Amino acid sequence: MIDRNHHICILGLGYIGLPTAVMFANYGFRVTGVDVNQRVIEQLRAGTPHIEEPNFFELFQNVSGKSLTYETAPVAADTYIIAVPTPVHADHSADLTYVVAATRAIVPHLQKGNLMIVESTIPPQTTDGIVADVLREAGWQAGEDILLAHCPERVIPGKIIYEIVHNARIVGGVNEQSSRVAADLYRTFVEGQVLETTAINAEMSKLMENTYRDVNIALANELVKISSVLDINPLEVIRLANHHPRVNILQPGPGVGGHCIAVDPYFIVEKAFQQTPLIQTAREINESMPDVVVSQIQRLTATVAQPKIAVFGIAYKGNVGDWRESPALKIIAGLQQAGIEVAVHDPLVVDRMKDFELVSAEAAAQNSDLLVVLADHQLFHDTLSETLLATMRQARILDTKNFVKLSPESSAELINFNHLFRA
Ligand code: SAJ
Repeated sequence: MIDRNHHICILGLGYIGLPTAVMFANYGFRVTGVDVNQRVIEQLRAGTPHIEEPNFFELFQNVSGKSLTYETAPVAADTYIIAVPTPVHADHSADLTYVVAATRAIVPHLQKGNLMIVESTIPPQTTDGIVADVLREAGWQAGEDILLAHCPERVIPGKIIYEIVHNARIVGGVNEQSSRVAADLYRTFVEGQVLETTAINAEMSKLMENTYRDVNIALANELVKISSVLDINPLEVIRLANHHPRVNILQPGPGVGGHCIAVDPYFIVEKAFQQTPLIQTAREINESMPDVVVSQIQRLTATVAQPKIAVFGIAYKGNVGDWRESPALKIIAGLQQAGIEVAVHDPLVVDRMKDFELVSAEAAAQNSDLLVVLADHQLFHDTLSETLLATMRQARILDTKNFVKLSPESSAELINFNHLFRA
């Protein structure tokens, strides 16, 4: 049984690591949050966290500077949790630099009986492989001297605090004792089932969750492509099919973004290239959607001498400000390469973009020939007023997210994926 004097050291204070640190501290543990980014540590010590999530701040205030403290390097502890990023290289292989660096940073502090948990999303065979190897190089035998497990996270931005408690958790140890001890640690605050398995099954189950979603979205996107040769309405077909009690086809879109769904399938492909034609093809279909959108924008404005395109939403999905791996960036680049004027508006994105500036809704819409919605931010329902649309040269909207609802008396033309190739 885990006693409350148990000291937990969490490496990586991003949107997984920091809420995890705050949660363990709120449940009575002493927690040291570690991040190599000095600015992050300074912000946290100043009581101004870089995470904005419902119900997070009060939990943060309960413990920050008290049972939760911050360092830029690991300290001696009983349990180490690694929650650092696992980006992909240009060839789509997993970049485990941060996971290996975090493991190496912990090694000098290890004592027999410590527990190490990797929460980062990692390819199959990583926990038993490269992580256990780093420990072995330092003289520690994973599963014996040091307990080692993988416990992937699957919270959704915007619902992190609810889901980190209520979602089921999968805990995969390098041996049964590792699974059990790690699972008992999570059982101190997780109200969902905590399911024990092997490390590789835990790695693969996480990847399959996101790969399932990517393949499903690819099926929806392929249905849109079918509508270029069959006179069907894909969104209506999906709506109707999903009335079946055991069918849940997801939504087509301008592409799949973010650093999860768009990335995780490649971690499986990397380990089983010959055995994954379906997963690879789904990735290709989703990666092809930005070009489909660009070509349809060009077709829809072909009769305009020098069209101006207003792009609304560059975040990788609605109601977030995260634009990493967003298909919108590929669509904007495609339009710019075709010499088409683009004006971009996304009020949730605070960063300065490299290849274009973010402007107001009014500046983007004014004198534009087509307004393209690429992220379904709720606030766009108000932004896309008749007054704004009246400032366009042609009041035409291409809605790639099945999101826009115009009033019956609107004079604007609404194009969505129900008739993308026939407008
Ligand atoms: N998308 C579609 N059509 C859909 C749903 C999503 O085109 O029907 C697109 C979105 O626009 C976005 C991308 O897919 O560009 C990913 O969005 P998402 O909402 O599917 O997922 P993420 O990346 O924000 O979060 C996912 C979640 N995984 C699952 O739903 C299985 C979340 O639970 C995970 O914790 C997260 O990945 C992660 O970190 O792995």
